[in-house]
Amino acid sequence: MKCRVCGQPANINLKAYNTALCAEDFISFLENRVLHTIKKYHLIEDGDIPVVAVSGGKDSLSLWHIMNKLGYGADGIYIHLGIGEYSDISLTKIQHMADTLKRKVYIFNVHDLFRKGIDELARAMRRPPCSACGMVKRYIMNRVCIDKGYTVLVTGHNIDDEASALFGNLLYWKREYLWKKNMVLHGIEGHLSKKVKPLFLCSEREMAAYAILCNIDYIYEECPFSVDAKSLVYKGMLNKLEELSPGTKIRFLKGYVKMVKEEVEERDYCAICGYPSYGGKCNFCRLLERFKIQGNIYFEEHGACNLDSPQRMVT
Ligand code: Q46
Ligand code: ZN
Repeated sequence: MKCRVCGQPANINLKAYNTALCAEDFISFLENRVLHTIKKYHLIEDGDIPVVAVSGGKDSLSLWHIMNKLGYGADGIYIHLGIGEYSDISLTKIQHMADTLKRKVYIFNVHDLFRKGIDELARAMRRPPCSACGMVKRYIMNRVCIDKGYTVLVTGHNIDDEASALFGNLLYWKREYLWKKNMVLHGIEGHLSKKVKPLFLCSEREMAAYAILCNIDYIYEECPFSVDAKSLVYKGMLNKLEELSPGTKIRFLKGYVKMVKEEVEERDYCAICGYPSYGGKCNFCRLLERFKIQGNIYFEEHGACNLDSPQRMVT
């Protein structure tokens, strides 16, 4: 098989695009795809200040690398969840990337605030680890954006993550979550940051190939809590459909983006921190209260969001 662009031997076959490319042309192809997605769907606009949520995995680290390469100077945010070696190794990969890019990375350590890792915190909350984790991550990432003056939070969700989650929501008609799979979620000034997903149309396989070809040093292990049986089944089913009819996932998500409309939700704001909530206080502030943690004092002592410790400054 030959590269469609240069005629050299191809390194990757992209059935969804009915094409094959050599390493160099694949790298340009993927970067252009991300750029095209950002522009076409207005993910990042003139004047926006983006920050990337990084986990240490191939998707978020590649995305951080691509954004900076494309000229979208972006810092990073990492939430250290206190999941043993997994969290520590992830952090070293992120610090390495921050050094390479010469960008700042904000690091929030769950254990510093709660004196517990996410697993123990979830047990105390009687919630599954991913539910506690999602709540803490959403809150902290939003707080970094708002307090530090970023206008858009960029995440590394790829087409496989999004298609399987959308498929699950459709299967059970979870109407309240349906519009939230969009690749842009608008913010509310002073309360909620805009969130975007530039890898929305890039597959897991493409991102792994990109990371390897660009020598991106990422953590291969998945989070030990990531074994969500249902989403793996959905991914497997969608991969089978993709094999039978290449391009299915792209058509599925593009069709969704065309028809979905963001729903305006009735919102209250937390009386303590201003985060959107459905009662007087948000879940995060309730959690701090439950553990008798003086959140505001803690955040003040540690800088605007306790995230000022290890960081790499822009030079
Ligand atoms: S990090 Fe957190 Fe994921 Fe691990 S505990 Fe679950 S939600 S699986 S993206
Ligand atoms: Zn709050």
